[in-house]
Amino acid sequence: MRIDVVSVFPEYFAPLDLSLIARARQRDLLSLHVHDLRKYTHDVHRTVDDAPCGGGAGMIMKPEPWGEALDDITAGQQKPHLLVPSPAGVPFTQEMAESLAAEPWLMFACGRYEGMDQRILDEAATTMRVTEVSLGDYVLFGGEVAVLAIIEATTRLLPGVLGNADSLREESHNNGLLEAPAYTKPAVWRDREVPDVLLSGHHARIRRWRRDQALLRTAQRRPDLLAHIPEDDLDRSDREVLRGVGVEPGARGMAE
Ligand code: 6GU
Repeated sequence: MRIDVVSVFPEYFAPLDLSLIARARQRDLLSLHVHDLRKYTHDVHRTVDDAPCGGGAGMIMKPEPWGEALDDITAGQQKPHLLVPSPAGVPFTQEMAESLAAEPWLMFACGRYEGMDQRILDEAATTMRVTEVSLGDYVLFGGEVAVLAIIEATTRLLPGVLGNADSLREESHNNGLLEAPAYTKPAVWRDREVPDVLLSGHHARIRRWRRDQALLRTAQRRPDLLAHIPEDDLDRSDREVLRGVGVEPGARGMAE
C-alpha cells in the first residue's frame, strides 16, 4: 500500500518512524510519504490560509497550494482515494479501516484552522474518490492526530504487518461486542485476585465467562452496539445475561 500525507505540520508524523509501522515500511509492505503543504506556496510568507468569505471567525485554507500539491503528488494515470479528516465527516469505523486496507493508494489532506475551501474537495472529486472522515464527536485543532489514528487502524490490517495474525482473528470473532476484561500473572496482586474461572483450565467455562463479561460491558458502556447484534447470534445464556441487566434481547430498539 502507498500512503501520502499532506500537512503544514509534517513533524506531527514522526511516530510513523517508530514501532510496527516503521517495520512495515522497512519491509516494503507500506510506502509512506509526508509532504509539507508550504512547499506549494510561492509568496514570502508561505501563506496557506485566508479569512472566510462572508465573514466569521478563524481562517480557511486557500485552494491554490492544495491544488498544486494534489496535482503534483497524484500526477499520472492512477489516482488515490483522498481522505480528508474533518469533524463534519462520516464516522471512521473498524469497517472503514478494513475497506481502506484493501486499497492500493490512500492520500490524506490535513486541514488546519477552520477548514478548507470547499472547491479543493469539489475539484479533487472530479478525478479521485474523496471522503471526509471524522474520528468522533469532538473537535481537534487539525486533522493530523486523526490521520495518525486512521493510518494505524488501517495499516495494522495489512497482510504481514501484525506479527500475530491470531490477534486480528480474535478481534473479528468478538463480533460487535466490547472485549471482556483481561488478566495475567500474578494470580494475586495487592490483594486483588484474578477471577477463579480464568485459572480453572476449563475452556468452555472460560469462553462463557468472557462472553458474559463482553455482554455486560457492552450493555453498560455501549448499549447502541447491542442493537446491531443479529438475533440468531444470541444464545439462551446470552439472553439471560442481558435480561439480568434489564435489556430485553431482540426487542427492536434494544439500544434504548
Ligand atoms: Cl477527523 N478532524 C478534526 N479537525 N477534528 C476532529 C476530527 C477530525 N474528528 C473528530 N474531531
